[in-house]
Amino acid sequence: MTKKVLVIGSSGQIGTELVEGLRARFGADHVVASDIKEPQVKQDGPFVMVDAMDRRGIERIIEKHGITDVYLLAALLSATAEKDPAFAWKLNMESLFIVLELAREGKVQKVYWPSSIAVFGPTTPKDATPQHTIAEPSTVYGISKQAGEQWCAYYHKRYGVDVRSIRYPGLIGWKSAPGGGTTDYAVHIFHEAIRHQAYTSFLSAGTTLPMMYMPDAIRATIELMEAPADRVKERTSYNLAGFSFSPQEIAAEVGRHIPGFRMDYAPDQRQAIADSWPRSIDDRAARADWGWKPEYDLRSMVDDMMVNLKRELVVG
Ligand code: AKB
Repeated sequence: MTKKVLVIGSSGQIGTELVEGLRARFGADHVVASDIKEPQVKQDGPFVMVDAMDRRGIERIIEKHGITDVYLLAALLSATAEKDPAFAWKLNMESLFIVLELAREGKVQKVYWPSSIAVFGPTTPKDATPQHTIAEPSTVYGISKQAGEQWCAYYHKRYGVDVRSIRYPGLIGWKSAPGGGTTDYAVHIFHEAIRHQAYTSFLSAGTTLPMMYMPDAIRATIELMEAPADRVKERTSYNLAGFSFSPQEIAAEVGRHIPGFRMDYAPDQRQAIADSWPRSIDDRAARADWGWKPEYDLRSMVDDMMVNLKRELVVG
């Protein structure tokens, strides 16, 4: 069967880069992008407007394009979800159920659904957080991701649905804008540093969080989805680690590229969310099961971000 991919929520931070990565690998016509918003950047290949909660609309796209694999990325992230918990729960869960049901009915072969370090909470061990550990999330986003993970495992065990997932840390990239996350400061800092040589962080100086550079995250996602099914042993979601840093540490790295760069701190309501999350992640299960290995560390990520974003913002 020819692989045909549907990405739901393709205009967001991950979707923008995932569509590009999938098209580079499988061909532009083999990847259908879809969202309720226009794409952030102009891309080759089909784009369809659809709401992630519109089952009939999604089914029509699947039938029309002969879709085999669905990547469901539509979600409200941690900070935005706290502003409207009821809607966050509705969107994050309803969209997942639609896709799991379509897979159960045999209308698609494989499903990808992103989880997050937000499944962990204040009672979780903070350093080298294990794959299997206490997970008592304190945000609605975390609760929806944790419940979603359990539904993925349930659909796999009960109905044989081939659903795969990664618990993303904070993601940093230059091609797309983040929206509504607690880790977004680590992207904003680059834009503000290049434009104004200054940034005010909404997290305190010493708040260490797990992060990853987007090329690693996209590669991990496609590698997990392309791994033989018997190598995918965790059917809730895989821990995945890149590197960890605090606002103070990334400010020092940014300062190497922007002379006179000034960082201030004004923690807001996102601080409490960050304080409930791990500082670092143990991803040995992903490494052992399907061969995950990150390429970027803090320094090489900052170097690459600076080169690309300076060019983007100057050429504009
Ligand atoms: C967020 O900050 O909400 C996301 C995440 C860690 O899932 N980036």
